[in-house]
Amino acid sequence: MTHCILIGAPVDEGQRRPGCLMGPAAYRVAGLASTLAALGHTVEDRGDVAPAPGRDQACANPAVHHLPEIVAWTEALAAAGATAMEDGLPIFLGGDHALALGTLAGVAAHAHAAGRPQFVLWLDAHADFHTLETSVSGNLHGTPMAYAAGRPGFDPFPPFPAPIPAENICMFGIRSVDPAELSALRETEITVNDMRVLDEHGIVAPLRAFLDRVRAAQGLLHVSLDVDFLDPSLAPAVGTTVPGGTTFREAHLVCELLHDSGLMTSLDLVELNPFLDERGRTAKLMVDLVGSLMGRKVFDRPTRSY
Ligand code: HAR
Ligand code: MN
Ligand code: MN
Ligand code: MN
Repeated sequence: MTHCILIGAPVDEGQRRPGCLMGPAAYRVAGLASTLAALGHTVEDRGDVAPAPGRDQACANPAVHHLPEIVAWTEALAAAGATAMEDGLPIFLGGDHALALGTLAGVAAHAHAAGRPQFVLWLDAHADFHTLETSVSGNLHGTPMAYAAGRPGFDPFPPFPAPIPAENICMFGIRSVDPAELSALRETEITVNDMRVLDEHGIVAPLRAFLDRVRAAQGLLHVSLDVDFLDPSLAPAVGTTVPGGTTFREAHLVCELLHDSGLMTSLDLVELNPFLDERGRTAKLMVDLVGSLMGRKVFDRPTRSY
C-alpha cells in the first residue's frame, strides 16, 4: 500500500498549443483516484499548484517564450514536490513537460537531503535535452532533462539542486532528437534506448539493466511519462505526435516491470492535451498505465525476485 499524492500542474506555457492546462482535470475525470484506491492505495489530492506571478527574465535566445511563467512554475513545483516526497509518492498531473523542470528539481533536492542518489527514467519520443541557448522552437518543454543533468545555460532558473549524474538517467522510446540535442547527448553517458533499441531488444532487458543499477545504488527513481511515448494511433491527445511509438502492451509492460521492481518514488504524467482527445481515450489509457504502475495485474504469478 502506497500513499499517493496527486498534484495538479496545469502548465501549458512550455509549448504553443493551448489545452494542456486541462490535463489535471481530465485525469481526475478519467478516474485516477478511484483507480489507485481500488488497488488498495490511499490517495490524497492536493489540488492544482498555483505559481506566483512571473518576474521579467532576460534571455539571449529570442525564440524562448513564456520564460517568466515557466521559472515561476519551476519554483512552485519544486517546493510542492520536495514537500510531497516527505509524505508519500507524488504523482504530478500535467501539464506540458516543462513541469519537469520543477518536479525534477523538487525530487532531486529531497534525494540530496536524504543522502540518496536520484535516478530518472524518461519515457518520451523526445530527449528534451535543449538548453535555453540551443532551443530552436523556444518551447521550454524541450529542456527539462538538460536542466536536471546540470547543463549550463539555465541562468534565469534556480540552480538545479544536486544535478543528476548522466549514469543515473535512462531514456526510453526516443525517436525525435534535434541536432543540438544529439551532439550534446553524445558527450554524455546518458543511456538512450531509442525505438531502434526497443525494436531490437524488446522492453525487458534494457529496462531491467537500468532498474538493476537503481536498486544496487539504493536510488530514488523518478519516472517521467510523456503521452508521446505511446504511438499516436493509441494516444492522439498530444501536441507533438511522432509515429513509431510504443504499443499498448509495450507501454503496459514497462509499467508492470516498474511496479514489480518497487523502485519508483515519484511520477510525472505529461503532455496530455484533452482538447485533442477522442472521447477521453488518451486520458483513460494514461490512467490505465498508472494502474499497471501501481500494481494492477491479471494474475499473480512469480515475478523476478529483486
Ligand atoms: N525538440 C523539439 C523542441 O525543442 C520538440 C520537443 C518536444 N518536447 C516535449 N515533448 N516535451 O517531449 O521543440
Ligand atoms: Mn517530453
Ligand atoms: Mn515528447
Ligand atoms: Mn511532447
